[in-house]
Amino acid sequence: MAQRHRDHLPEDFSERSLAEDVRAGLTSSPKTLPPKWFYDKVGSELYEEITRLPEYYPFEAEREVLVDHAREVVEVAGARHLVELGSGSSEKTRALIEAVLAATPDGGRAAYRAIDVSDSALHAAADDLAARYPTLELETVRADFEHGLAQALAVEPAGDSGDTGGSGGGRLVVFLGGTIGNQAPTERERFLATLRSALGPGDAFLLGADLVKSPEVLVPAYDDAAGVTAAFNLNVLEVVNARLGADFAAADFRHVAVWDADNAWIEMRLEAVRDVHVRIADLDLDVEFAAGEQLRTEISAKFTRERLVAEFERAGFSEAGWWTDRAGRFSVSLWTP
Ligand code: AVJ
Repeated sequence: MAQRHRDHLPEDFSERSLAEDVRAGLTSSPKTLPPKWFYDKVGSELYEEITRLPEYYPFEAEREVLVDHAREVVEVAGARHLVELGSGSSEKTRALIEAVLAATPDGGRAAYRAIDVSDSALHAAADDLAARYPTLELETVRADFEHGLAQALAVEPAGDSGDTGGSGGGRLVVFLGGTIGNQAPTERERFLATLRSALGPGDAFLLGADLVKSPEVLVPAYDDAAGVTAAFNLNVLEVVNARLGADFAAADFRHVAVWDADNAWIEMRLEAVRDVHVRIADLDLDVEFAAGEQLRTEISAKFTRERLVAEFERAGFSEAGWWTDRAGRFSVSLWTP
């Protein structure tokens, strides 16, 4: 079926924004790095390993919700077209795609637009989906939804054949994985406002969000016994080494995961185990860490239904559906403009 690709990012987008993020993050106090740089080849493999850890429940919990409730989600949303933000492998989305296909009358169109920064992820996902679902109209868009959200969601110009954006409603924008938790509250507010202005009547937004629970469950999910999350966290230093000519030594840092109850988020940090001097050659930048100093690499916010309702209502959405896994650990919620 129809398949096409759009690229909204300049060739050197990734190099440039990494350089900007590293310079800004390592010269600020406290030091920070954004979590999106975890996911090079090794980091993506380590993340996949994390999803199979006994302590890391969010991945399987979300899959359970989607498998159990995809048909109901699609029915309540009135979804004919899916648009996924940060689609990655699109693996868990298959439950939703199958539900949309099942709800599409013979001869009707069902479409899926995958939006991601990774070209390789987009192409692998599209090849897999094209083989599985020959009648599905597929579109891949390489875009950074932090900066290019409105553009990535924009409905195609009239008469354009691959109109997977859809118009006149029936569009379900999907944001899974709990990735919304990586955003700070102000970023999230901006994200929801942009999203709201991109959606029209009859459209809807489906969110996967992890829920607040005991730190005895949360902390081990981000500090597992096998040390996979530690390796995943430390790998970001190798990303900076490889791509910006830095000389971080992983042995100079240790993985730390803490539950910040006031902000209701898990924070991952890398703590210098001694005084450390790092040179980042490509940035002509020297950075000092005092022993015990911590670099924040990720926040992973956890939510309550009440908090999500308050934030979405403030952004102009109403709650249209709420589902959790049987153990009540992870939510999938539906919001309409
Ligand atoms: C992919 C962003 C949802 O925050 O739980 C897993 C990433 N970090 N273990 C999360 C992650 C540490 C994950 N998200």
